[in-house]
Amino acid sequence: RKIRIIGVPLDLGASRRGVDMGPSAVRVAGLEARLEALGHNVADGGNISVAIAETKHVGEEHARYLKEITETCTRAADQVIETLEHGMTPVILGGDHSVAAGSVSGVAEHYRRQNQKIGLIWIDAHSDLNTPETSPSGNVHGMPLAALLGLGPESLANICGFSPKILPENTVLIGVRDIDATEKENIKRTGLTEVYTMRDIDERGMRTVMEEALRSAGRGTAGYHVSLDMDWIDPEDAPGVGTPVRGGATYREAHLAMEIIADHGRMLSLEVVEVNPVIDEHNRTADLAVELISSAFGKKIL
Ligand code: DIR
Ligand code: MN
Ligand code: MN
Ligand code: MN
Repeated sequence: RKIRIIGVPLDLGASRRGVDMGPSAVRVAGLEARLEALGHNVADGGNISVAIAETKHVGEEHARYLKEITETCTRAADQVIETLEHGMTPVILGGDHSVAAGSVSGVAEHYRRQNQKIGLIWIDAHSDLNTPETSPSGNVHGMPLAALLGLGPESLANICGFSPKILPENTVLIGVRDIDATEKENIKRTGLTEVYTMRDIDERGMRTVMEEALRSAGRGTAGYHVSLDMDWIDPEDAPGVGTPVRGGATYREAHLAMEIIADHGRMLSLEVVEVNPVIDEHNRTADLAVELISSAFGKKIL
């Protein structure tokens, strides 16, 4: 494949500072070389410009830095559209997860122009389904999935001028284990049914869960965007993330999920977010991110 790397050093959406260094950490871990070793043609498109928190006003306390985040997400969407128009597969490096409100909008808009829908695979410890009204933290990185499904915040939901970007029946959540009470209500309001918790993975196994999830995301769509929040993986293997939560996917479970995605061959674009080198151990979370991206792009054990 032809792949374009797009860095988005955004940390305005999270209260812990440091995920803005995520794109750099993942590049240092050798992303481009390792994808090229798999036979892909890789070009690095550099970083999208992001406002520095200290130079801006927080704005509304219930959706902090929403204006600046919307500007960055809009630029990310444009970059993604341009990348897809050139026949390249976007690999977006976060940054906090609010970037997904832009990247997924770009993918959805590109395929909308061809009268096609897209699916979305949301892999995360969290469901990111808060709105400014329900968010306990005011952090926009807890809201991008709500925006993409049309629940708001409005400025994010309306990127590319249409909403929703994806339908609930083509949206799957994988590995969730930390959902706010208010988000549970939002899950019902959005009509999401494909929510695979860590318990589902424990009981039914990663393979069964992934096969079901990919079937739903792929049904009637051009393919799907994969949004990978590194806090999905257990902090034992991915300590360098914005908001670690115990009880996550193991190292091999995470690889298996990516290997199954590669086998299906329907991934339209990929993003990896929330890598925080400030609290990482010798860049091992970024290194794991590169490994997982490699598995998603076809790296096999044999
Ligand atoms: C929490 C945490 N639900 C919030 N969300 C995180 O702030 O809305 N998402 N950490 O990745
Ligand atoms: Mn190259
Ligand atoms: Mn997230
Ligand atoms: Mn998360």
